[in-house]
Amino acid sequence: MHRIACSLLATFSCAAFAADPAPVVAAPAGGGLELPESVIQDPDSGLIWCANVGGKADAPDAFAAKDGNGFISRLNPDGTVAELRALPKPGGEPLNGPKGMAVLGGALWVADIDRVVCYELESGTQLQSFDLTEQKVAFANDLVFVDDMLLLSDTIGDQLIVLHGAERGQITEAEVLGAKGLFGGANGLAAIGATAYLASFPLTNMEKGEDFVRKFTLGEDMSENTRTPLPGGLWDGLALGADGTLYATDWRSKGVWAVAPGAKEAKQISKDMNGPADLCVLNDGALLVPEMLANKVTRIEPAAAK
Ligand SMILES: [Ca+2]
Ligand SMILES: [Ca+2]
Repeated sequence: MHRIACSLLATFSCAAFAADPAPVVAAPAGGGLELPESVIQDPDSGLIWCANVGGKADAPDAFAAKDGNGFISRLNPDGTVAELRALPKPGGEPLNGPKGMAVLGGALWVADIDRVVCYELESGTQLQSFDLTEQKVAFANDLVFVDDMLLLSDTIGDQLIVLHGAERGQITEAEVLGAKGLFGGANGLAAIGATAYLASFPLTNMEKGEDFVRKFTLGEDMSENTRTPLPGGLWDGLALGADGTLYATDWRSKGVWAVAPGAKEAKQISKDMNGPADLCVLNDGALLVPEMLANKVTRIEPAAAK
């Protein structure tokens, strides 16, 4: 990440502006998480994984340095740590700044700055490291399977990339989607069927910038995207509930927002979160939200997620 954006990340603050967000269960602090960016639950095993960028937010280029200090933790459903350094296994190739993840068929795909790393979850064996420097990826951020196709966002490259072959266990080709620069500040991804949502985060202009969450259909003209009812902000993580509710995290209002299916308005459901990043919806309907700058993961109960 650009140096200026790093210092802004550490100091950025802004009052929450929505009225009466629902209370949030306070997560136990600590547990050893280091800049947790993303949480995901394996729908098959129920296990919960958390990607840690590693180190401290005020370290030089903390979010995109190839410093080898990233790791994946296994969490409990309340957001506490079950196994701090689950991946990579001891002696395995280090991770640098792991962020978004996707799970399919017992394999975990991890976005790691300029590449995507894949692990077999049961054994912890690394199955692949796919280099994306040719596509000029410098801030790989999120991953999602859309109709069995793995999609990657690159925040600094303002692009989305299709990773062919992942659905069969090995990426064989990376293809930039749509016109260059079409997806400014590309951050969080979520998808249902061929419908995808993209959260945008103006990384190089955090103080004044604001961006939006957009919806588009894969396979159609990518410039034909529409804004969701979510207001302008610094949007990071996206997740979809079983009922189709779209959840999104915003660093500006410091909270999680929800858009019910078909709703014309969005609602802020939590506040006072310190760097709310790539959240997930658990099998029980609760949300787990990594508060990246507070080194913790906070659970929002299902009743409070409406
Ligand atoms: Ca790191
Ligand atoms: Ca993210």
